[in-house]
Amino acid sequence: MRKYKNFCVLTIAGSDSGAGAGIQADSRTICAFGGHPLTAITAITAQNTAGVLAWQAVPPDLIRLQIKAVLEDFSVKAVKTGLLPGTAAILAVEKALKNHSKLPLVVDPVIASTSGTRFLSDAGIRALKKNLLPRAALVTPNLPEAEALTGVRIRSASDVERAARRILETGCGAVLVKGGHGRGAICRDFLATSKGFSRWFESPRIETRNTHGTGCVLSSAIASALAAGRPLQQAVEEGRRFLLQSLKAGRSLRWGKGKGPAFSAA
Ligand code: PXL
Repeated sequence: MRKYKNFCVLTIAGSDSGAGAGIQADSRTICAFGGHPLTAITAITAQNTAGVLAWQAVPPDLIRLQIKAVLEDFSVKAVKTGLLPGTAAILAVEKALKNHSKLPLVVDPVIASTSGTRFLSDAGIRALKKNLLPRAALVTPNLPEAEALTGVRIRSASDVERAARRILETGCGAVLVKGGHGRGAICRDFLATSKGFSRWFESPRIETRNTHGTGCVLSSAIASALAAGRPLQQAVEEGRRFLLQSLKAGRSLRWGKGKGPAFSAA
């Protein structure tokens, strides 16, 4: 993949000890795009392919200072957020990014793990919508996250489009509602921008159990392409292509008893 070189991307996310999702997946992805991954760790999870045993949030001020430390030194070209463990963490990120309003921000609105651990409360979801989404260039919810952000019950393509338009009302630049949690042989994602552009992306569904961290990989890949100067639609295309290749390449991996990483260098 190493198409681009010599750029820094900051990921603000949680640590996954099983290295399937979170900071570890983000860093691997940014490296695969030829970037330097800077990290602000928001939470620590004790986790493997079967699920989350325990987790703890990093104090909000320490999250803020990790971001400040790297932004005041490195030439950062894009930022992505993943797991943000509550309202105080969200406000800390908002504050740390305040003087960097031109920096492209991709928000992956992580609410819970697939295995069922809830990371963000309803109050946290409200804070995300009010304080961080208005600042985002792109928000990348999966179907359950799009439902939680909007209250729209998604059963059809027009429900997806309705939810996307609701999310745009928060003030974000664009939203990509990902269809991976849907059914059928084709996986469909919907992109809509605040300028009125919209389109569907389609790709074959890859049959694999190694799907842990798909959202982290996609949002980091898109952030890397944005950091390298690609326009949004092309960055989404490149991110989706990277995830598709990764899922295909990882089909035969058996590194744990459950869902393995969506992207590994293997
Ligand atoms: O895939 C969402 C996610 C993000 N970040 C961390 C996680 C998970 C899911 O388990 O553990 C750290």
